[in-house]
Amino acid sequence: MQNRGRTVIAAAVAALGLAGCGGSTVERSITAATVDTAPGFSPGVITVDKGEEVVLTVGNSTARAHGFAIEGYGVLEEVNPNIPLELKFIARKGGTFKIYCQLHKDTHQPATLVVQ
Ligand SMILES: [Cu+2]
Repeated sequence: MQNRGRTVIAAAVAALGLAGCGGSTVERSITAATVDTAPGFSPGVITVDKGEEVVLTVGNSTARAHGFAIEGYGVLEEVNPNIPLELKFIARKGGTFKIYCQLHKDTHQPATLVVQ
């Protein structure tokens, strides 16, 4: 099985700049998966601390491509089956942000990013 991940530095990070970042780095992962017989994300909630650099691995355990977007963080990607995507961003904004699939907005259950 191929496992060619690609790394994306979220646009929001570039816009805000990386200079002056003294925070720690945390790794999280989330996977587009079938949740209760419908497309969703697992886990449904990702929690990080404000100011942390987040290395987020986005997987896809389903048979088709899914979108991966984080509202408020400028993330808008696609993730193909079994080709994980690595996203890096700094959690500069606190709050609760919707994670959703822009390809199947009506049927794909959203998840949540909590920056505390
Ligand atoms: Cu989807």
